[in-house]
Amino acid sequence: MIIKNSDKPWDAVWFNARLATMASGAQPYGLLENAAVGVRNGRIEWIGDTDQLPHAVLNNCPQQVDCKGLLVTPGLIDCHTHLVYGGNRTNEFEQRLNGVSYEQISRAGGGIAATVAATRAASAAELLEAARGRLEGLLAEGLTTVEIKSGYGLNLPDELKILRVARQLGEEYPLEVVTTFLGAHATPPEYQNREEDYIDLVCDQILPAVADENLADAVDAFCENIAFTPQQVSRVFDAAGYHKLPVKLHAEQLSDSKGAVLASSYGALSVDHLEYLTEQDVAKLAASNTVAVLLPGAFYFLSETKLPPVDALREHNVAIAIASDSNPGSSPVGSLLLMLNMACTLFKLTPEEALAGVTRNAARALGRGDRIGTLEVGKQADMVLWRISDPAELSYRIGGNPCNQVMYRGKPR
Ligand code: DI6
Ligand code: FE
Repeated sequence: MIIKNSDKPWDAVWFNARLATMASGAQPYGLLENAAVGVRNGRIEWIGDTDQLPHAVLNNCPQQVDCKGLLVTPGLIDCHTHLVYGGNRTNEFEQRLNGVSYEQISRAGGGIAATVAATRAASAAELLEAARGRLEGLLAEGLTTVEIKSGYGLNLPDELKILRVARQLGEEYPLEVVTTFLGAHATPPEYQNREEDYIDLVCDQILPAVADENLADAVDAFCENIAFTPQQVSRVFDAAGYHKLPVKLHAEQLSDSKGAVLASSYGALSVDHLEYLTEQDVAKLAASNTVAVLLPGAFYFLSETKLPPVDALREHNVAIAIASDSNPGSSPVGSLLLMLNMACTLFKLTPEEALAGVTRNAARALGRGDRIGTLEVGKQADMVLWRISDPAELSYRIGGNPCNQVMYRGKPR
């Protein structure tokens, strides 16, 4: 007798779900009512009506979850974080509230440089322990993928140390960790006024070592008047290309430095922040597949007033992702759900756009849109059961965590 592949028992089935597949289509949220999802070998094998479940495959299916009409979404994806660092910057928060600006603090040797000093002083074990706490908060909200950048080491040993810690988090926890080398985040104190020499170090020594140890999935840089020029960023991107690593960029956060257009010309996966992106440049961005990543936590925490050009991004069909930018200086954020609310309240995204920003479009921003980010047959079985039924409620609430159950690669977490 021939056993068809499709008759083999499933590893898991979730049924009676309000399934927000987030697949693009006619229905808002890709919503399917009374839906069931069958999972085998870590992948989604079947999606359909609960009443049509093929009973043969249910026999011996060990994980059968009655979702009782509640909401199921893809696992959430935070596509931009700086989770691994030493110390914190509570003191700068206090300074800023006493009238000193983020830029002034940065120019006076605080800001990123302060975290660089604390990160260099910390052992890998200490960094790991600190990052675990931050990661566990995100995990509790249904995260199944997180991107983690380096960029607080700014020399060979400490950049490697951060990226190894990030990789280790991916081994310790049931979630996918995507790592990004952000050597060109700031000029370290020992290279002050020698930016070109530091870019040499990044391109000629640190990046090759990072690539050699396979420690990074992408390369990022900070293009800004307090950081690196488009020319310097180009050098880093050329080096990334040599090592066959995709690029992304912190662009147009505090001024219009023309970083986004530069990055999209390199086929960047994403350009992130974008408050100062002009409408004309949105049109140029639209000609690429680059995702626009908006970071409402940094906008909020720095009390920025310049809004990213959301209407233009929408008009030009640029995919928008939302992320926490979790970092000690500009976005000490431990909740991706809170970012959904802020994306709506501050940037006027719709709740559907916000949810797409932490699922389908966040997956694209990580170059993994073919594998994660939506609930579709063939995709990785990363999904979350929530104690709510309306997907807009994920954006509506401020605080509180309605996450009930998480499946990661087909396994209950
Ligand atoms: N932009 C940011 O918002 C963070 N890095 C960056 O390039 C801020 C990092 C920090 O202040 O520590
Ligand atoms: Fe960032």
